[in-house]
Amino acid sequence: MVRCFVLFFIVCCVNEVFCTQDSGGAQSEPVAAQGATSCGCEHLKRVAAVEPVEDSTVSADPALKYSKGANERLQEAQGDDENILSQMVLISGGEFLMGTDNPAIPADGEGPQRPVHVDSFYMEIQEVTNQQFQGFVNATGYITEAENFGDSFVFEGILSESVKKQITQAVAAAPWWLPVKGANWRHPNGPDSNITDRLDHPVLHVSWADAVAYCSWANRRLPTEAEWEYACRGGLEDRLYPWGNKLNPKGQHYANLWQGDFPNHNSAEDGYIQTSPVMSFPANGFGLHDIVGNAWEWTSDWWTVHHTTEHQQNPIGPSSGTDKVKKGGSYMCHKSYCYRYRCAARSQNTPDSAASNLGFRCVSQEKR
Ligand SMILES: *[C@@H]1O[C@H](CO)[C@@H](O)[C@H](O)[C@H]1NC(C)=O
Ligand SMILES: *[C@@H]1O[C@H](CO)[C@@H](O)[C@H](O)[C@H]1NC(C)=O
Ligand SMILES: [Ca+2]
Ligand SMILES: [Ca+2]
Repeated sequence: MVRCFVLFFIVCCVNEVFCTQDSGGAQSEPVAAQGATSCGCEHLKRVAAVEPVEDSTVSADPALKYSKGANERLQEAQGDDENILSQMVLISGGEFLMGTDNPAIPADGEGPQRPVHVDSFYMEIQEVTNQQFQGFVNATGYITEAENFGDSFVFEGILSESVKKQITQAVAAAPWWLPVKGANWRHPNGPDSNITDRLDHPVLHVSWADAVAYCSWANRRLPTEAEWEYACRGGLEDRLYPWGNKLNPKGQHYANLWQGDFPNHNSAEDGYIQTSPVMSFPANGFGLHDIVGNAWEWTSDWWTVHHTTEHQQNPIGPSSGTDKVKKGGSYMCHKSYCYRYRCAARSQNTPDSAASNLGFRCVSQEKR
């Protein structure tokens, strides 16, 4: 959502679909047909130093640039210590029903339910952490897109008053998102914040290309949406959540979500107002933690809301598009605004977007 404001009104509006639906969700109106005048972009004054569009697509290539050589450099740097990468679990391939015939948010393309086969793969049991991302950056000198652009989107509720005062822009349809100068993975809540006390939290403010770069460096890749959803379901059939149909079985919290009234009051009944250290919540049937909640997770698929009902084998989504699929919802999700912490739920961002609730995890075909 960040970059588009400077490019075209139309893209901005597409982005607002994200903004509105990401946190607006079930209660907000679909805004697909929204015109430029109502999309709020005219109020956004971004500094004119605009990267050409081509640049942001070129930056999808860091993946290649940072993979092999960087990996060798890392091995030198860490000697025998390979603990920096997340542990992976085998996700045994098989058939499953992807999507749902009872979509909570039909505009997101949650349906129809459709038979899909995915081959076996390995998946990281946790979201990629700040520390892991730092290891990658130390080894490669990688600079994230948010660092290059000089800003990123931060949820208003986690900004300091002094930073908030300096900001006059907002996304009209989702005023709790503020573009903050100096916000990036090192400064997740804005320039006066840091990751010292959250090295074990999910890395945030990473664009799709940043996520791809990290995974390639680790000799891994992003999951397809089908792989991600199959993994999310943890072997259960046709359930809402990775653990079943009840949000809080026996009063327990199984994911870091939002309790209270979004966006004004977060009661943090689950113990966390913002992100939590990875693996603070129970794993699903496949051993995956925080597969919903905590941070949204990028997938490799381009976004579409139209799906075939024919049986598919390892689907990889459309061959092109403007947005990438993200899954799982975040610590900002509440049923009233962003009922997207269900396995079938989905949302999208332009690949160069970055925000204070969006991260990723990697997969690979072989155990690494
Ligand atoms: C990255 O480098 C910084 C500065 O040298 C160091 O403090 C930090 O521990 C390193 N992080 C990792 C994960 O290697
Ligand atoms: C990180 O932030 C904390 C407070 O949030 C502060 O005490 C600490 O000095 C900061 N560390 C660095 C390296 O800036
Ligand atoms: Ca929470
Ligand atoms: Ca997650």
